[in-house]
Amino acid sequence: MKPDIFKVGIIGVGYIGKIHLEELSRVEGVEVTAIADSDIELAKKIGKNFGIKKVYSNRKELVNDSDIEVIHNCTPNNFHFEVNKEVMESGKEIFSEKPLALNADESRILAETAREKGTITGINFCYRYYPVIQEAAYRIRSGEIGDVHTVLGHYLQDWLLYSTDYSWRLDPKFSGRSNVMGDLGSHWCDLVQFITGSRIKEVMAELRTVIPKRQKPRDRSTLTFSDRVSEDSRKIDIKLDDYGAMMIRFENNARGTFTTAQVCAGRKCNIDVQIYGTEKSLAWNHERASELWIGKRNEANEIFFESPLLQNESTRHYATLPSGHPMGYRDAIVNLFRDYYKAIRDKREGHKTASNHPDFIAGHNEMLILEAALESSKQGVWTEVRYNDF
Ligand code: SOE
Repeated sequence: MKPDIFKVGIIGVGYIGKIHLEELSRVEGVEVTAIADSDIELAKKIGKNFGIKKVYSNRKELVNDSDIEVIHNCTPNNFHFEVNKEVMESGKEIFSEKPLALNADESRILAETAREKGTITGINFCYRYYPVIQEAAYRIRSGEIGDVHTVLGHYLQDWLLYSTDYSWRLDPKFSGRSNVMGDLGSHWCDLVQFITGSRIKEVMAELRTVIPKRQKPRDRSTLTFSDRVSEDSRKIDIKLDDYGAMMIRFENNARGTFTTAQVCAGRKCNIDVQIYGTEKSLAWNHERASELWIGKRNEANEIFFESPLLQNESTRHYATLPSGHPMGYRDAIVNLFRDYYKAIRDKREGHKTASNHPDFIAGHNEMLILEAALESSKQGVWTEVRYNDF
């Protein structure tokens, strides 16, 4: 007999792992009982502060811990593949940070393994889980804006603006074949496909390195979003993209354009999505994440604010604060976790889940879109996304 509380382990308790730990404490029926990190001092400190029963320095000990049912993989990107695979092979459920792996060959293996093992998988495409994003997806499904014909947007940041800014994300060893299109492009593509309900079919992309030489610190202490300039650095060539753009053809015949870059001064985490239909338009920007703009031709435009009362019945449970109280990034992650754990509970109770959270197939599909973009950028031609049937 399975206990009512899911015992959870987290591998990797750096920046994002700590967010998982904090936000899991808000998810009903879930208890983080073990953490693992190769930086054992960090793990011990976090374990003490959060009252975690077991702290491991070797992740394999956590994977082999028979008390644990679900593992969150918050390791650096270059470990995602092997950790995700090990966890599924151990029979546990797995929630992974993005990207799923460093390339589509690896991510395909993970999606196949999940299917063979019946693993409940999840991946952190959290932007889907802002309440008005769920509402936008519902409104499109219900036909409110007519047929979607055009999808526009961007995802811009500025923390790599100067040649003295450096990140491990610029190193193919840790990031694979792309930096910004993989990191930010995957979020945007997941978001617009979720909202429109249509997959990206073909892309015509250009990936570019705006800053081809950077000062790389000799120590390992630079962090994403940091403004620290190292005093001891050396100049290196940068091969991966810090800018990317694509024209897009969707399966429903809509067309789109998307731009992403980490060198746009003043844009910290600016995700922009505009969806144009034959009747109305919808638009959303992460800097005003509680608001959905509704564009109309013959009436005044509207701004719909997230609300547990005014959203459709099927989406209002994602708006967990009283109307007028804005929710945020951490709340979106909690919404995603809740759907993920609902899927696990449904599995344990023996019924098919209605949860529509992003899983390893969604993660693999993002890798396939990225590979199409890389191919298109290299060849200068429209390139089809080669989806697999699972
Ligand atoms: C850095 O670009 C980053 O932390 C991404 O890796 C995350 O996925 C995104 O949510 C915020 O920005």
